[in-house]
Amino acid sequence: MHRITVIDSHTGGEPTRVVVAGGPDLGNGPISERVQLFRERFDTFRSCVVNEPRGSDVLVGALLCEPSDPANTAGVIFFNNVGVLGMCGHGTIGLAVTLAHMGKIGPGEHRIETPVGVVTVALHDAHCATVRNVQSYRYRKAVLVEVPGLGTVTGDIAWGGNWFFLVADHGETLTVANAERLTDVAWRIRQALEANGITGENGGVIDHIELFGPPVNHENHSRNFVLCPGKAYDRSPCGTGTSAKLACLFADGKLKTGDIWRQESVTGSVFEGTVEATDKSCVVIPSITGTAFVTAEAVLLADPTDPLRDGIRG
Ligand code: PYC
Repeated sequence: MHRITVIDSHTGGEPTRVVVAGGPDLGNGPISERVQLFRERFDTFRSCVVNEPRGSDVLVGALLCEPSDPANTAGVIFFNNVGVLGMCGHGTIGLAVTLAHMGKIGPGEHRIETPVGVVTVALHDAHCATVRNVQSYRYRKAVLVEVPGLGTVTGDIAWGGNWFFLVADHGETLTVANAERLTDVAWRIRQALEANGITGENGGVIDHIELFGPPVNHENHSRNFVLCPGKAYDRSPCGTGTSAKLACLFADGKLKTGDIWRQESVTGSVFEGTVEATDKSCVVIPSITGTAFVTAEAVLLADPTDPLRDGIRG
């Protein structure tokens, strides 16, 4: 019997399952190399942890690793129902709150290694943390794509730790009640980008689609609906998606260093974002603040005789 110890949390409604014991041995090289090994050799482990019958399409897994640099607190590999993620903002906030719950970290700044770079997470109290993300930027502005069933859609391509296509001219209502329709619209856009060879820099696959609209709560600046790579929508405002949005706002001169952007999710949860300028014009370092709550401590059991031991793969 394979036993996998996990701690579940949610950040603004979006769940994270941190694997604290029972994960694969990936050695102690850089996380960018360990993630390759994880992808190539341990995809069944990924599926076992996050997919049904133990998880769901919405769940994001976080494999807690020893850092390759002892100056850092931890390493992490984020994954979902279809593969691995570069970075995950809600997951990093969930990880910080989980590490605090385990008594492994206290308030203050902690450096976390991810496959796309080192991020810093500042734990403010048992539930609230700020992630200082990787450098983020807009790659292309106002890209036109012909989407079957929708017509011409315009969006920006931006990096926030994952690649995003950010769309405002969709004409849809951003509510949970409309999630099925929003999923269909966002998925069509994603497929059209792929069909037309539209990518991020260096051919990076744009696997997150972000629809924007006015906030419901007028204390916030905007509402979003973010479709993740495995066709599940983010219940939080998406940390990397909010980072991509901040980079676009900065590039358009609509957000300056020190300004606070309150991004509301389709469920109504909120992340607060700010940017720091860098020496490269239009490249920013976003910081995202949100809250997370631990929801479960569990041991997953993978019985070698169970035909669905490795989860149901889409
Ligand atoms: O918060 O960055 C995020 C994220 C990515 C995918 C799901 N959540």
